[in-house]
Amino acid sequence: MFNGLRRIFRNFTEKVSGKISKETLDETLNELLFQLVECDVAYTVAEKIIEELRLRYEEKPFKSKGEVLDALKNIVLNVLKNSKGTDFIRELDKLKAKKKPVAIVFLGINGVGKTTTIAKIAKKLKDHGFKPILSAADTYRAGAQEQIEYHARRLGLPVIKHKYGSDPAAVAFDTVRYAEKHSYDVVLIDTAGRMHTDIDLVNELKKIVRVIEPDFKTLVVDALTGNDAVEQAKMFNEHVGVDNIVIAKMDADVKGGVALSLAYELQKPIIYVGTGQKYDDLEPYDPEKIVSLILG
Ligand SMILES: Nc1nc2c(ncn2[C@@H]2O[C@H](COP(=O)(O)OP(=O)(O)OP(=O)(O)O)[C@@H](O)[C@H]2O)c(=O)[nH]1
Ligand SMILES: [Mg+2]
Repeated sequence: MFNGLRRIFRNFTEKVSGKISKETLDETLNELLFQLVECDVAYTVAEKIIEELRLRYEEKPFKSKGEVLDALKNIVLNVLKNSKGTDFIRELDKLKAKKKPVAIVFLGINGVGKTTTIAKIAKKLKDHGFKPILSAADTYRAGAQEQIEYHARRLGLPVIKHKYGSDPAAVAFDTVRYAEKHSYDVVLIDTAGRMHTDIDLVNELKKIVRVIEPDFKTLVVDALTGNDAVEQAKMFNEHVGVDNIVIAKMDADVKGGVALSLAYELQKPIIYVGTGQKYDDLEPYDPEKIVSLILG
């Protein structure tokens, strides 16, 4: 994780600690800008980082590697903190005291990790004494129901499903009703993933949202898709609405820029980061921890 960013910041640190000319500084900052972009840092964010560095250098040239690192840590932390890492379990706990059941719809294009993330969150909820229930509202992809049923079985949780090809909004609605009747407290709704440019998907999601009025619309993005994850997030936010974000497959991403880009460009809470294929491979978004992974 974050190997790319770690490497380019280490390089940068070597180059700018100590006395350097204005030309060298400009050159090095420019180089950093493009290296950041190559590591999936959105251009706007990369620009912000280098402008911050320039300002700080001009105010007071970095005398040691330690000073460069401190500046970088501070700047990267500020970028990451545009997204609040909320304690999602606590948030759900508070909400469930007022309203039962709490409903969460998971959005995202195909293959990003929605179903796996639902299973991971269900496991966390169960471990914290909640009574979650799963909703197989992906009635579109062959095997989708078997996949969520498999997780439900392993986790010892119920799942509500209809036939393939049936209306996903009806599945979601039935799950909420079932949860009310049998006092389940959190409904986790799986949805089909298609291309985010697919109008049918958008309409399908809009209908689910209209019918059940979920408490959270949680977007799952794949860290490996880099800057496209930001585009997806903007699209879903515009057309369906996004309340918070999970970045899946962070473990498989060698670059690392996507967290910075999403935090800065979306400014929505990132609730979790997926770090593997096992149920427990889901960590709270923690800007401090990410900074220490990138900058030591
Ligand atoms: N390494 C890694 N793999 C993950 C993570 N999350 C999900 N995956 C894998 O990504 C693949 C796709 O995950 P799914 O959960 O099926 O994705 P989906 O968004 O539900 O896919 P569709 O239903 O087809 O739209 C699976 O092989 C998962 O095991 C993660 O955090 N790390
Ligand atoms: Mg799925």
